[in-house]
Amino acid sequence: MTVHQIPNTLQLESFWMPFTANRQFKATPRLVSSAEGMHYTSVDGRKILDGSAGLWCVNAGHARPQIATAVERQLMTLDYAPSFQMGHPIAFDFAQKLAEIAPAGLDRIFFTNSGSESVDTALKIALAYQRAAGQPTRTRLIGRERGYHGVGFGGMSVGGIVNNRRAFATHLPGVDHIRHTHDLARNAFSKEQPEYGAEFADDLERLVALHGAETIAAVIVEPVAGSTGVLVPPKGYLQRLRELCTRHGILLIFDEVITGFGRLGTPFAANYFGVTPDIMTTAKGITNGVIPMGAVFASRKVHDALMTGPESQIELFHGYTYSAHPVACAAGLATLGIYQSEGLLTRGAKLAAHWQKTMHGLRDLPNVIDIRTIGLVAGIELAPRPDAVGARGYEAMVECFNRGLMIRITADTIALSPPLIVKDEQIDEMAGIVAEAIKRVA
Ligand code: PXG
Ligand code: PLP
Repeated sequence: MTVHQIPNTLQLESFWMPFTANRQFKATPRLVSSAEGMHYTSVDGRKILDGSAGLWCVNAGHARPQIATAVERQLMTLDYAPSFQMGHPIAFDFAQKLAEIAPAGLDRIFFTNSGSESVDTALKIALAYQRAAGQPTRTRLIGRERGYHGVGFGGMSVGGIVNNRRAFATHLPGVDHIRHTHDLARNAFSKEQPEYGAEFADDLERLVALHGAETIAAVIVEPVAGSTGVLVPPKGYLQRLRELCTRHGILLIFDEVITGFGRLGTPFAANYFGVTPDIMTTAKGITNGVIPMGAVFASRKVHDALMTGPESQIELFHGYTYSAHPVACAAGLATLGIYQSEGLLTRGAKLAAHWQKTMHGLRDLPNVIDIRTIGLVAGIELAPRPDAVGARGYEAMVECFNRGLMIRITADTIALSPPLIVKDEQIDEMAGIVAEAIKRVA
């Protein structure tokens, strides 16, 4: 095994890094070479506390032997098998176990390899459903401003983060967006769900009035928006969106790629908010991030509408070479085993009070204009420097890394989302490092 311990012997040019300022990074790289539990180790041997669960995915912490063993065993037993007109037991077993923890009724499961693929799959299922249900004019897909739904053409089109869209001028036709829910003036420093803004859901009525409900197939939202900088839905908002979708015959898709698998202190955000979508997308935490995988959870209504026609007919012309990859299923089953034996899918609820208190303790630091917390997620929004949006956030991320903490940033918002095994002292340590960094970038 090669461990690159000496960065200056490492050639950095060939790897075109995703979502990275490549030239800036390669001038001053931040490299990690191993990980265990709550920590990474940097190539220069420093312990880095994982404040972001990697990219919101390592929910059970790093280097879990049960997962490694399951993956190794699977590789030596059945390394690959097709899932097109062919099957292998572990895929059915994993789907069944996921169905058991799914929000009520969302127990028909389609496997993908990432969140982006889950989103594109869900959008295609929604279109196919409407057609199968005798409503072929429902072809319009509705996203939300500031939404992130991955990087496929479907996900990019329904997404609402301008930088992810503008370089790629071509989007899916017939897509529109409802307004975002951020309302700093009324809701700054809310704990959990903000008080004001349920009425933002009514923006869907505007699009129904504009386009006609009979043209709209589905609405997709993140129950808590992650990538854009942690936006928690106002009280009553998701309930209202659910009611409007039901009233107008529009499918509601929750993108739970981040919120799924315990992030909010409940198995899924649908459980937290008591709102059940028609389709739910997941990825990341499904395998603790160790093997790429995603899953789309569909309701029986959606699934069964497509199980019609001659039995010899393929019902959904969609799937990936690696859908239900046996090694990913093995990693997923072992991950689920850990989540269940250690109670991790609900552990966030027990930690949330300390988390919330500690994170909101940062509010008097320079330039902090909002702090948002829910479950084991926090967004700390800093005022941008005049004429340099994002500079303060980026510098805070570098300061944290140099002080031994990995965080994520979106423009000038710091996002924290540690593995769900985090201890109270580690929460305190995170807040301490973030506080130092915020002072340094003032
Ligand atoms: N939907 C949501 C809600 C996501 O958060 C995706 C889809 C796409 O998943 P894949 O597996 O294709 O990346 C995501 C991914 C960040 C960050 O720092 C967030 C994501 C990915 C990378 C970084 O906020 N979310
Ligand atoms: N491109 C070509 C030429 C292919 O043959 C395939 C799959 O067979 C794909 C793309 C899709 O790859 P995947 O199934 O891994 O998404």
